[in-house]
Amino acid sequence: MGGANNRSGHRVWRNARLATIVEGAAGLGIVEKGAVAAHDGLIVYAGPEADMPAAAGQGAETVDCAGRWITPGLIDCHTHLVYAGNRANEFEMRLAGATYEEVARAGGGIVSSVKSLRAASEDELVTQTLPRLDALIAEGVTTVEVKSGYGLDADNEKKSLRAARRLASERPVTIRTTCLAAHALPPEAKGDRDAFIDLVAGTILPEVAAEKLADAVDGFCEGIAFSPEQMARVFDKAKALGLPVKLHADQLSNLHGAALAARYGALSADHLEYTDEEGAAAMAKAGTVATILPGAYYFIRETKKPPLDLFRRHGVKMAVATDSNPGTSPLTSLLLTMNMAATLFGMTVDECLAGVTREAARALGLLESTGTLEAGKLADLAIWDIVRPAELVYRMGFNPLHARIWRGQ
Ligand code: DI6
Ligand code: FE
Repeated sequence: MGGANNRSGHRVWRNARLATIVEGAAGLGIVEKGAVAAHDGLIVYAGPEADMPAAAGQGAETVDCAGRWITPGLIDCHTHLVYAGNRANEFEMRLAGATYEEVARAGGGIVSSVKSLRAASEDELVTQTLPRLDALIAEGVTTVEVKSGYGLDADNEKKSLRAARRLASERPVTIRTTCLAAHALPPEAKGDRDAFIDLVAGTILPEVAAEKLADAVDGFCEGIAFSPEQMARVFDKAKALGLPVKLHADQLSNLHGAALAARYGALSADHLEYTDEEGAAAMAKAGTVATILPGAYYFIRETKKPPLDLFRRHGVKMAVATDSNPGTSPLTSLLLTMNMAATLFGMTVDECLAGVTREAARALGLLESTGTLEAGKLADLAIWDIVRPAELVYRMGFNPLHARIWRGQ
């Protein structure tokens, strides 16, 4: 599937209620008695049914939505979806009292996923990832960002990015790939972080860029990973290669990762539990989106919440994502993620829904093409069996998706 022949067709979804999530509208940009028209995979009209121009509906196949709600297709803008095996054993160790850091020191943690990924073929990675992707798709997700970061050498980073790219030919979904080579120190680096950063900037990123395997570059800036100075070297190379950057920042301590990301005009800074006011102000000024990841906070029982009030006060845009990964967030439900963002962090329903649509698109640099119901954007839609949008955030473990449309189909 995928490709040009999937983008044909002319359809109108009528008798619907729309949460358009357009920028600047009050709340969710709600349209009662709405309609969406799509032609060749693009939205040509989204608004009140009574105002739809005749041309938008002419010759179209019409779908009666019977009063159901239509939102933009959901976007998961931060995942580590491609990995091999899982780490349920470490979960058991943590339940018996070990901390995430202790597990890592006992040979578990990211490095155990590196071993498994290196041992898996590209085909095996695709096969193991598809059930996770399918779980997201089943909830109306139409765009997924997928990071590397369990390869940690040129060949294995490229293998995981190729596997990620292949997901888009296996399923009707948009995939954006991110090279997260600066995720952890592989065993063969023997503790030399600077030498590994040389490898990332000098070899891995150039090879990944030469094969056009990544749409962005990410890193893990943390005491247990890489310093701001080391991340800056990775970002300098990314910029030189013409790739936008993102950052895992301030998750477990405040290394001023948010401000670093902002200085490089990052698309997003993610986690942000320890971000301070300076970091929030810098992000607002740079237009760097704050990606809120409640799954990891919940799963490793963090205690410090991201400073949402600072983000609101400074006008930082907030996305919400699963952070789906085997170690700290084995989560493949964006609906449950919204519930966690609301329950654990106090995000509002409107913030949650914008966070998995418009702001997630912004965090991927895709706002021009998706994330809202607006003429000119891709016809990526989710149609829900609900009577009010809050139901999408309120429920836990229930999926009210009625239909999912990707590029008009
Ligand atoms: N932060 C996280 O929480 C994950 N990666 C990262 O940079 C952890 C990934 C793992 O434990 O496998
Ligand atoms: Fe992550």
